[in-house]
Amino acid sequence: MPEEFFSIAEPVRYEGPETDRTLAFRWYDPDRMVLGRRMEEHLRFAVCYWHSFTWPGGDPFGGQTLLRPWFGDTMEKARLKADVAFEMFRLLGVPFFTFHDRDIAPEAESLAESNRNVREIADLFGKKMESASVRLLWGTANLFSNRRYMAGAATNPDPEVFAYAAGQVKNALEVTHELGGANYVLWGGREGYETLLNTDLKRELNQLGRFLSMVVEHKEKIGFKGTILIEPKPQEPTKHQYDFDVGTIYGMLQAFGLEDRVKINIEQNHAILAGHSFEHEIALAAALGIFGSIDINRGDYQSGWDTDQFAMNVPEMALALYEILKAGGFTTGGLNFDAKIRRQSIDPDDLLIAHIGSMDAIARALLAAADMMEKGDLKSFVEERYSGWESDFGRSILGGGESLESLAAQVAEKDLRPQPKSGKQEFLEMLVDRHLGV
Ligand code: XLS
Ligand code: NI
Ligand code: NI
Repeated sequence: MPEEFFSIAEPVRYEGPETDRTLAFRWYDPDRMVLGRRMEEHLRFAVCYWHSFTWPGGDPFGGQTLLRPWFGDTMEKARLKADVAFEMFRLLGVPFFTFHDRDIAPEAESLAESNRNVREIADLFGKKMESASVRLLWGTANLFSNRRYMAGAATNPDPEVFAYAAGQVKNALEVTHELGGANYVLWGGREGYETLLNTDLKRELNQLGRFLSMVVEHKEKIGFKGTILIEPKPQEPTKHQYDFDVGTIYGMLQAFGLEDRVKINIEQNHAILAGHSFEHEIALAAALGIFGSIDINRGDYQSGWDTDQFAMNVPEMALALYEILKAGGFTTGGLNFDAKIRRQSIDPDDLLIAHIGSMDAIARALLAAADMMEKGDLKSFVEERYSGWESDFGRSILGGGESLESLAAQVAEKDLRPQPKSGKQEFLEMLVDRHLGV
């Protein structure tokens, strides 16, 4: 019985920073107004199905540590899993959830039968969503677990695998549409290679472009109004993935003429694996006009793996949320907990604690980021730093009014001797710390 899985039956409430109860929010107060919007609307939290309800706790040296009554490959277990999942959505009060097709229903012998299983559970979701307040942030297809995908899905050397993946995505996209999903996500999974010795890189990139175009075409055909998102990741499971980072994906989208049709789902841990900071990836996506959504988690800075830990790091997240607020906040996107509890966290309530802790940390980071926006001290420093470009001289250069010759002549004529100015990094870091005090 799902009611008996967790230790509580009443939803977790905001009780303020002074409360001594573990299963309570100290900072996440959905109705609190921040910069003219409710906190819940700013953050648009989603619980993901895969880490919380399907992951058995394995690592490269050992298998299952988490025992769950719904583990198993039957539809009966899938229905029990859905009951517990919706119970957790209710207890946490999250506005959204996310899933892969294979998370929610068992894979069968044929594609048709697997798709039917997915539909059956999606129908159950639809019924549950009539009375629940949770909505679907995004759906996606798992194109990486089955051995048929070991050499990729869209980028497989065998066109029949491409076709199978297309059939799976068609179903997952349609189910997402029927459930009112706000977005649909594509993560490369195994769209990459292990060795160039067996790989026709140019051909595989073209295959990937064709696949993406087909997804966009089908989205338009069925009238899905949500956003198609691609999620970058540099490696793992493959040695090299084609959707390496935001900049690489933008180049790919441009090459296939899709830069206005597809946006990006940025994951913190993947940004770290790509050698970037999380806020860099957000700022770049925003600058390119392709910022979509976030997989919020925390990568380990030493291990070099996709550890997908729950984000509890307030100062770092404040910088990320500052970039999100500067970009105008979310439209269809949100903060999806692509995060898993550690394999030793075997108590059922550890699932609740992980989400509560991270929601509180992110809420706190939002308050700090909102303070950065309101006080505007960081912004005014940057504006002042670039103010020369707002002068007639600066505008003339960027507007195409100058040439190397004309600029060389002006330097000589005005005897220009530009003097360097301090970048004041420590001063700015000091300001950030002050904002963190709110
Ligand atoms: C794996 C990815 C995956 C996507 C959805 O590393 O983060 O979980 O978010 O397929
Ligand atoms: Ni992810
Ligand atoms: Ni990850």
